[in-house]
Formats: sequence, structure tokens, C-alpha cells
Amino acid sequence: MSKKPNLIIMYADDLGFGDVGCYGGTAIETPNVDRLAAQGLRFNQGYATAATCTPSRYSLLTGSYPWRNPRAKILPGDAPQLIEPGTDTLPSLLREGGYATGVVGKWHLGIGAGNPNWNKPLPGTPLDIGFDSSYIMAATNDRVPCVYLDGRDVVGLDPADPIEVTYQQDGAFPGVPTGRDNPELLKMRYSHGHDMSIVNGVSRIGYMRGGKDAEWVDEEMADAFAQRAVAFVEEHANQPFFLYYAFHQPHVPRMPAPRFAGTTGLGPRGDVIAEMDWCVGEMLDTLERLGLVDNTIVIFSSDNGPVLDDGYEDDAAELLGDHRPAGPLRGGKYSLYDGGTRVPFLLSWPAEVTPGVSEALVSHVDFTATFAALAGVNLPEDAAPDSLNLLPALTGKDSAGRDLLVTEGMHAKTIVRDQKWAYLPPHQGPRYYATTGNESGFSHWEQLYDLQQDIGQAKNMAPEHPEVVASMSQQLSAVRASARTRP
Ligand code: NG6
Ligand code: CA
Repeated sequence: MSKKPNLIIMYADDLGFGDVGCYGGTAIETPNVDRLAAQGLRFNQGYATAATCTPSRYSLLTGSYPWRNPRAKILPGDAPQLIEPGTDTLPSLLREGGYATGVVGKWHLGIGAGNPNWNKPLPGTPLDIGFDSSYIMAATNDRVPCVYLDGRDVVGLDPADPIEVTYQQDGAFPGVPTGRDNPELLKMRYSHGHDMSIVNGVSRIGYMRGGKDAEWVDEEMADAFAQRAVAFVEEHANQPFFLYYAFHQPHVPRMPAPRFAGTTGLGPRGDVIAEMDWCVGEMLDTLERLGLVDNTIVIFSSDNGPVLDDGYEDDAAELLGDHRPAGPLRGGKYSLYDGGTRVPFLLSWPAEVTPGVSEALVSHVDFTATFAALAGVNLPEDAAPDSLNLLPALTGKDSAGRDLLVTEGMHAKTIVRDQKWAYLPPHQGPRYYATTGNESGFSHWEQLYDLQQDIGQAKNMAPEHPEVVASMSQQLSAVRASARTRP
């Protein structure tokens, strides 16, 4: 290899294993994701570490399982930064290896010391944990503040109209409309939660006042992020770069640009997946235009599995037809079953990787060790404690990958899987989440599934294989008890 390869991670939000064409989905056309799959490897057993966003992203960027950090839970929009400055992260290590590093899109890993003053240059941003440039939303598209952050600053803020944000239960600002009190102002109605401050005709989680000029327009978000992502690649075309491009689709509220609205027949959820596919295409076209395709590693994946009603009445369930967002997998977002964490996982690197399909067991947690090694950077002893250098598996030279993988559902409850079995210990909690209808995976009983024979986790083999249950249970306890799993 003459020159270090560029790395782009395109990371969807709540996209399921069955949502895109290359994984067998037929309801939504995803020509650009499929184009990426055709020029690279498609992993059938690629995992996020968690069935929700913040913990997954924490692992992606730190190489640490999320349950090691008690704060790695779904965060409010005014949460303190989760990754402490000084932590060795995927971007900080790549920067050490000479890479320009940038993030565009959804952050959801906290800012500053918590409850920051949005009207001053912000401390504790992505710039403080290894990114040279950052253009993000602080949390999610359903949480305040509904503004973009460029580096340390809110974009387009009028100092005469400062922003205030609160997540206190009774924090409604007098005179500022909420979904609860002013449903007549809504263009997208909430189904559960999401009844607080209204921005752009959509009520959100949390309260926000001021910053009118800075408020985002959801229907323009895909274009805004795509433009910045493309600009980052153009600026750094002549040096190794790492871009973490975190899409907001298909997370709620699903508000596509008008040119995508109504195009899929599946309602907003389908339409924003089509829009996300367009974003992937913009990036692939940019690499082609700049002659960067061959030596750029492009990864496409999702932070967790799919959900239909995640808090707005957008008819995702009603218009679903035969489409199965999780494909053959059981469960979805929030779930301990594979639908929660087994996600689309593509890797293209034409200079080094022969296109195909891989059954290797791989996880986002492995990116830090793998790409630090590829960049020629030595991992400090205590860095990325759960990250394995899986370059051979990720480039298709090893067909096995990991021996063992831990994933989590809600409340940092964990399960373990190996090359054959998934073991779910007994966990307290409802079997189904009342609001989303998704299956939790919690049960009074031990669950054991043979993923080689039973991808849909239909038959609990625990009663027949007590010895496997004992061994898997012991392995899970051992991982949880150890401070690190990286050799
Ligand atoms: C839940 C929200 C859901 C979504 C999720 C985070 C409610 C009732 N539900 O608490 O809408 O925002 O958090 O999603 O508020 S994630 O993909 O960022 O993890
Ligand atoms: Ca998510």
C-alpha cells in the first residue's frame, strides 16, 4: 500500500437489516447502497454493540463496550459529553496517524459539561475528542436544540435572540407553543412522548426558546449534511482523511425533502430511506469525481435496528405492506434479539477487497483497533478495551471474525453470541414495549438460539442444551467482569 487509505463511515439511524435492496428488501429502492454493496463486501453478521443510538455510537468511536460506562444511555439534548477529552478514540488515533478527521450529522454523545450555554463557543464538542472539523446536530432530530453546530458555534444564531434549552419535566417556557397545548400548529402529530416545544411544525423532546433564525428545517437537513460531507472530502482529497458521516434517517421525525415525499408508497419512513440512499449516492459520486474510489474504505452501517412507531403518527406501520424492516430477524430497535443489533454492514475498498458476501462475525466496536493499526498507530495499553484488529475479516481474507460478541438492549442488559449460539440471560422487564410494540427480548427464562439454523430466533434451545447455556453464561460473566477483552 503506497498511501494510507481514506476512511468514510456512513452511519444510518434506525435502519434495519432488511430495509435495503442488497439485504433482500424489495419495497424501497436503494440503488446507491446496492452499488456500494456490489463494489465491496456485504457482511451478513455485522453488529452494532447496542440496540439504541448513544451506546452504539460510543462503541463505534471508542472501541469500548457501552455497558462499561454507566452514562452510555440514550441521552437528552443537553447531556454532558460522554467521551472524556483525552480518551483515545477512532478519530484521535487516526489523527495521530496523519489523517484529517471530520464528523457530519447526528452526534448524540453529549456536549460540554451538560446544560451548556448555546450562545457562547461550546466546550466539549467533537473537536475535543479527535475531530478536526465538526458539523452536527447535538443530539437527535426529535430532541432540542433544533439547530446545527459548526465547530463550537450554533449556525445562524442571532445574538439578540439567545437560545434557552431545558429538559425539566415542567420546563415549558411561557408563551412558547408545545405539541401538548397547541396541536393545531403541528404538521406531524406525535403518538407518544414528543409533545414538548414545537420547531418547524413538529413537537420535540425537550423545551427550547429563542434562536429562531438558527432553527433547522427538517426537510432541508439531508441536503445540509450532504453538502458539508462532500465539502469535507473535497477539501481533504490530497491527504488521508476520516469522515464520520452520521445520517439522521430513518429516525423520527421522518421529514424528507419534498422531492422524496411520496416516492416509495411506504409513507415517510420509506421516503426518508430513499433520501438516505441519495445521500450515499452523493458521497459515492464525489469519490468517483475526485478519483478516490480505489483507496477509500467506505463503510455503510446502522446504529441499531428498525422501529415503526417511534413517537409520531407517520403511518410507518399502516403503510408497511409486506416489507420487513428487520428482514428475517426477530425484534428491532431496543431489542435483545438480533433485530436490535444485527444491521446492514458494507465495506468497500476496491484497491484491496474483492467484492462478495461475508459470514464473518464483526462489530462496530472493532473499528478503532482495526483502523488505528491500518494507520500505523500503536494502541496504548488501556485504549479501546474491547476492540479487536479484524482487518483480515473486514477485508474478506478471514471468513470467521470474532469468536464472541456482547450486545446490549435497553438498560445496558446484555446478551452474548458466538459463531453459532446466541444466549440471552433472564432479564426483568416487559416482553413488548407498549409504545413502539417492539419485542424487548426480556424473559424470566434463559434463552438460547442456534443462529446457524434459526436466524429468526424462533426456537429456544436452552432446555435441550443446558451445557451450552452454562458455558455461554459463564463467558458473558467473564467478559463483564474483565476490564478489557482486547488481548
Ligand atoms: C426514545 C424516544 C424515541 C427515540 C429514542 C432514541 C420517546 C417516547 N421515545 O426515548 O423517539 O428518540 O429515545 O433513539 O421519547 S436513538 O436511535 O437515538 O437511540
Ligand atoms: Ca438509532
